Amino acid sequence: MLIKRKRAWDLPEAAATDEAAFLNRRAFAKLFAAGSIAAATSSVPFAGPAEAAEAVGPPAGDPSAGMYPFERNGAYALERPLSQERLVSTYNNYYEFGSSKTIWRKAREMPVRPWQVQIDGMVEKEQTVDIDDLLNRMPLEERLYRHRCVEAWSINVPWSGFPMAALVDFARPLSGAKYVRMETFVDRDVASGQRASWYPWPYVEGLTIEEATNELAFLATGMYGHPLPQQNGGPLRLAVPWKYGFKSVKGLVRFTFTDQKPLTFWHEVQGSEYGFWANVNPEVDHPRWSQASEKFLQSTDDIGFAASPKEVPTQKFNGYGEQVAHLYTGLEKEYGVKLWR
Ligand SMILES: Nc1nc2c(c(=O)[nH]1)N[C@H]1C(S)=C(S)[C@@H](COP(=O)(O)O)O[C@H]1N2
Ligand SMILES: [Mo]
Repeated sequence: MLIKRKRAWDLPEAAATDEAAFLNRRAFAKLFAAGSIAAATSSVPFAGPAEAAEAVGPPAGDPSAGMYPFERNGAYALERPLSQERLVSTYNNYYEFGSSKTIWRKAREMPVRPWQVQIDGMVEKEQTVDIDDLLNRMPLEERLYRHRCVEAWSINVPWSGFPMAALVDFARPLSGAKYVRMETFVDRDVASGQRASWYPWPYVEGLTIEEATNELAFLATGMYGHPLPQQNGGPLRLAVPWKYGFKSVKGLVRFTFTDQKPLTFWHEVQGSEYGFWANVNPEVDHPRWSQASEKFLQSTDDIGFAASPKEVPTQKFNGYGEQVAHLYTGLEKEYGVKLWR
């Protein structure tokens, strides 16, 4: 019998967290040793070329399609090529639609209009803004960013959108606000993963105001020169490339300005492994695997057990230290390296 063993980088956070946290540990260990989880996951079909047309491209009937492409901001260059769009569109983490990587088909059934974004908490005036109004008000551009998942795989993506600093400006936060709490939509009918009651829905993430207004913090409305497909977080998602991927929250409907550090989704699920800061740091291992290197995924050929994608060293702050390292110098002294996870 062929026993397929999962590699750490292939281990979905599902296997890493919900089984570990919610199933009997010995039962889980047995199941894992027997290869059932690996077998179940490895048999999931990734989209072949024939399916690509269905998986790739903007959501159906997106009224903003005519605004794309946005002008590329040349300040963000990459040392490796962009990842293939078909890969980025069909290899996803989006627990609202299930814990496997192949949720794209389900996600694409989600309507992206009407889509309202609530801005509340410690702001001059609470407001709800329509996504299309927001698109008309924001300074739109394209940026090429690295994306480094905590599972130790990475991709290079051309995002379209606007700097989060522009949204913070628009929100007019009060001087006492210290954090921005971000919330994903809830719709149990469309997002079947949200029927899993052991997760603390909605998905919540957070940044300090200094992080949110750093030049790198980006709100993406598109990728590859067109509106963002649902599986990648359309119509609105965060892209914070110096942090592990789970910080880049998808399907955003709410920004709350607050003086309280937000309790984030993954921190609530598995606090010892997924912290608030989550800055990419090759020197701080995940409790169950090394973060020293990553598998760079360029195309769908790099996925699966047979393939051997490029192993590259992970860089501190995912290579963005020049822009963000200064945000953490005080914290490092205050809390030590542990809270960096
Ligand atoms: N709402 C929500 N946002 C999310 C997630 C999620 O499960 N739900 N997964 C995160 C993780 S772990 C990663 S790696 C990225 C994946 O983004 P991509 O599918 O566009 O590559 O989305 C992040 N944002
Ligand atoms: Mo991730």
